[in-house]
Amino acid sequence: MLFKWYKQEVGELFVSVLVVGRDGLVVDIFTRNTEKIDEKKFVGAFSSLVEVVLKKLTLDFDLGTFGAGTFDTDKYRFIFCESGSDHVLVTILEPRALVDEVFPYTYIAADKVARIMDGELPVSPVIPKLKRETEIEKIKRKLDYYQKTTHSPDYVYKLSLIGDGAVGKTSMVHRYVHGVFKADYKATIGTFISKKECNFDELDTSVKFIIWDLAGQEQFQRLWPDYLTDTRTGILVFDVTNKESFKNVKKWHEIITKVADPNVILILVGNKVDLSDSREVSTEEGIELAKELEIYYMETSVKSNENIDDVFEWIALQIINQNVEKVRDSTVEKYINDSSKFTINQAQLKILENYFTKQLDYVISKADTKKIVKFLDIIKAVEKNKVIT
Ligand SMILES: Nc1nc2c(ncn2[C@@H]2O[C@H](COP(=O)(O)OP(=O)(O)OP(=O)(O)O)[C@@H](O)[C@H]2O)c(=O)[nH]1
Ligand SMILES: [Mg+2]
Repeated sequence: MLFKWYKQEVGELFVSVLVVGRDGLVVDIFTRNTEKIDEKKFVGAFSSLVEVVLKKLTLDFDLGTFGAGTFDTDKYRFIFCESGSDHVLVTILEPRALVDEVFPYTYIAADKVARIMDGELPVSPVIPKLKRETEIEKIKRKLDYYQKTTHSPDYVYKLSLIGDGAVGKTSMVHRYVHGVFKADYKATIGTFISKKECNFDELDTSVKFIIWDLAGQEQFQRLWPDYLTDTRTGILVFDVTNKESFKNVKKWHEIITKVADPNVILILVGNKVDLSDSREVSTEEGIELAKELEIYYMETSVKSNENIDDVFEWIALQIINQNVEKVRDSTVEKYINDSSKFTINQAQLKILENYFTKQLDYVISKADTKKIVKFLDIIKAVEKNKVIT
């Protein structure tokens, strides 16, 4: 199923995909017309070639440097991509295929295969389309149109996590989506996508996130702009016990702002505060940088579950805030659109705006988030009474 999706995204130049163990044994195979090809013959024809290349790659494997590589013969192009610690995903393409276009899908497929082999949480076979195509643009425009016309906060927002390798991005998503923490580190390959709805009982509404967890290691550099395109919100993560990851925040900020939605909501997050003894970056330094970048700052620990939900809640509240502003923008004079879930009067709107602006000067803590929810609760009460002046 997974490989069917993979084949579909790669397109007509797809020939075959193999999962090969580090010992060179083929574990799984999927070809473009399974019914016509004698599997055994096919594997035989390729495996000797694959074996040679794998031998070389195994060396890199042991050195820990192997992520992915390509290899060309006159008949085919091969893409080798590490899939977990025990397997390699080998994609075979027609020689005309453009490796750069296929690479992002390969990374996703390899990551999914690794997780399936691991027997982890259920793995969705869906490989998302990444290329910007006219059809996709059309759908996007349509969604955009709906968002603008309905003022609906119930819209799915793309949220991306970026930052150096091993700072805790994947752990953060796991904690938020599944409520668990794992101590072992498995570098993300390409990207990992999940969904989560952020609910506010007090608001009778929710913000839906599609969470894109990006691989932070340098070897995935070429993929970052593609993955971050049009992201609506971003969490820039660094590790408070790793100065280097803090220094690189500016680089990440630049990468994301170049391709993100113009109204992108960003937050800087200093993670692993549970390791207070080995801190290399102070809270003050974090605040300083956030101010310089004009974004928000929060400190978290995935391990001790500190402020994790709050980071996501905070972003959801910012989105709601932007929606409220949209309502105001679209109103003629004093009139506020009745169909909005955030129907409030001008005075309340002013207070809300001030409140959010003021937040820029503070480090955001749990208490602040709660305060905002409470504040929006007041607004909801106002809304119930339909106090429109
Ligand atoms: N002590 C402590 N360890 C953490 C915390 N968050 C994550 N870790 C550990 O840090 C390591 C790296 O975490 P990941 O979430 O895989 O890092 P990542 O940012 O996704 O890395 P890439 O996928 O390579 O970009 C893992 O061993 C985690 O268990 C935390 O708050 N405290
Ligand atoms: Mg990761």
